[in-house]
Amino acid sequence: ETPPAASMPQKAQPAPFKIPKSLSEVDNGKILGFGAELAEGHPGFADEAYKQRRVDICKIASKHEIGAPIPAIEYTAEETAVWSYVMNELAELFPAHACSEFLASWRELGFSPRRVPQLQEVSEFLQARSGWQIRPVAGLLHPRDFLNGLAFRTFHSTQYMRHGADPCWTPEPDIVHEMIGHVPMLAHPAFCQLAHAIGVASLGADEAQIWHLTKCYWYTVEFGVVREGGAVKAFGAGVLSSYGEMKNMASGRAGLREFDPFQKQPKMSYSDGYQKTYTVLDSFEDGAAKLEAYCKTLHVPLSDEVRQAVGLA
Ligand code: NLE
Ligand code: FE2
Repeated sequence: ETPPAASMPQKAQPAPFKIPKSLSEVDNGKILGFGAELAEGHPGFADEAYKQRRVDICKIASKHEIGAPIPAIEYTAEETAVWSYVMNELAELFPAHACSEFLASWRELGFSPRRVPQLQEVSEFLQARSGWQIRPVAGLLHPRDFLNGLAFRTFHSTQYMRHGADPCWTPEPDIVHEMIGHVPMLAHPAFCQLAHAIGVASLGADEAQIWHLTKCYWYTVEFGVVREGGAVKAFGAGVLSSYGEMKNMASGRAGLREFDPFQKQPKMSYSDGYQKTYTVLDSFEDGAAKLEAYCKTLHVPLSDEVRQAVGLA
């Protein structure tokens, strides 16, 4: 006999999302955009050779097994010319406008304008510096998976080159953005702590919190600036990898807002062009501490197994 519904013991509702216990449980296949399918309006939309190239490169990401070396790409002369152009333009702006942590790694990495760096070699560089690694991805990953990856000190990176028609600003992540924007910062422990804090918070986050954390990520890791002496310097990858964005930041015409993960974050968009306001940190340590405090309010206790897997226990 079944008891009346009202007296049934309430079964704990399983979380509507899965908390990964290892990187292999983080899916790198849910691509929401900027993958092999180019939208109308993309500068490569009518360029059949470019589109085929994106399809071929994206296959590497979908086939990649964790732990296996990431296959090298033989970048064409045309692709290398885009890399070299963007790198040379940006290199002029870095000394005055990039943060000191970036400049230290930039010197150490010693990228050449004549050769596009490979994901595998920079992944090895990062493992030795900060313990982070690169995993290939075919485009813009689902935010939960992307942020969960950060908890496992893994940065999902694209491998294709932006189209040569508009090298100084693109809405999409590409090899230039990953190498110049993200890799140098991921060699720095204090910055890594901030990125890791966002990742850990994402593990127990519901959909609304994931969206909030995506914005926290966007306004720091992608478009953040940091106080240094009396000035503000770029550390966000979307600024560091774009000559146009960097100039916009350096002009001082954009506004500044303090980073506070407890506040509602502004709307974010891939298609609005340059930022009108940049989010500023006093330091990476301060940003990380704020994110860790925010994380404690999320109320999903992580199991000891998960805490151990992400290096918290
Ligand atoms: N706007 C950046 C660039 O042109 O490098 C890419 C931003 C990706 C989020
Ligand atoms: Fe990025």
